[in-house]
Amino acid sequence: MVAATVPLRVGFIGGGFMGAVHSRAARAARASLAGIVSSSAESSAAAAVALGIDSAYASTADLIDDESIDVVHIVTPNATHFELALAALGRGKHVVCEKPLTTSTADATRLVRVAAEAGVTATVPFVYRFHPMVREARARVAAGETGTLVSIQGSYLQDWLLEASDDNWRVAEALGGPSRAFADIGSHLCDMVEFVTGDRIARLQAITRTVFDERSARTVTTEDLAAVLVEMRSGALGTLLVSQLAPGRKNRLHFELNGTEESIEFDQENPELLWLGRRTGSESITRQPGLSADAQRLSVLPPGHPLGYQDAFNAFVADTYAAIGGELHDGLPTFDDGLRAVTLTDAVLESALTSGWINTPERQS
Ligand code: SOE
Repeated sequence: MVAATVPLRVGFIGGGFMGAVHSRAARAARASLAGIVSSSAESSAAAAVALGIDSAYASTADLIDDESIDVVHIVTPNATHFELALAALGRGKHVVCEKPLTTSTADATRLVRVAAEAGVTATVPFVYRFHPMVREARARVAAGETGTLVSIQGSYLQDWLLEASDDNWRVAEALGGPSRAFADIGSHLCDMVEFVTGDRIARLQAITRTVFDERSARTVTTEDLAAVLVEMRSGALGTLLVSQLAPGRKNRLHFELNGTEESIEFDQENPELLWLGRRTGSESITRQPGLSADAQRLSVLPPGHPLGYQDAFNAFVADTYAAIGGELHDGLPTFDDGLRAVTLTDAVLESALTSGWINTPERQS
């Protein structure tokens, strides 16, 4: 492993919308934004100027081989993640790789092993874990406030692919992988459910649907939506719905847990709020003093000053860089969690093909 410098020198591979999000988070974490490489020399130069990054690199190899770079953020189409992460790990870099980590369980398994052998920090931005009220929900479950988990309802709904004319690299299997909606956002939903409950999906049954068989005159083989039935290791039952054709839902990751004592509801489009349901005395709580230590740690602004998506992303990157410096905070999503999401995605695809129940492994690394 390369000895990290202070401030960390960070390089970005990919300069689109998510590249901008990653770069803002890296700057907020006081890193040195040393370089970027995008899909062409022109786009690399433009991204360096637009994002305030010191240098545009001529190639991904140049950036990965630059010994002065400590951390590589991989923000490229899904099908390129494996090779880029493998190369960066091979050069002893710490890696932040966008989800889905890879497009197959085998590749994700190998990256987990290589990252462990390299002794580096390797994380995946399951950033919705970093909303303070998600941490409050997790703390309530862990403290037994919800009682025994009985059922889970989860959904992740968007509408940016609602029209047949909407298109994106994620739709194409060659760039996005064999699963689209579930790999792209179902991964967040499953990570959220397992993270908050501390439970694991033991088996699942899924059905997927592709509403438009063509987009931009290309045949579409990836799913627009997936409906998943889950049984948790605790015996709790759940239903998960993932769709990118849900009019009016922009980025609505939502879950409701029902325990024997209390229900908890969270809506990512209204992240400062939790609904606590009880037989008597249900209430909505907002981010406020007196929450769990984990929620308080992430409450970087006073109540009434809403924290949002970029704040959650900033907290994820700050915790990644803290881990590089030897300070590991609870709840940091690593390549292990990336592998878990890919494994669940492969299980969804297998079930959609066979119509059967698919058992999922307890732990994988
Ligand atoms: C597109 O569906 C997308 O940008 C996902 O790729 C992100 O992971 C999600 O956080 C928001 O929507």
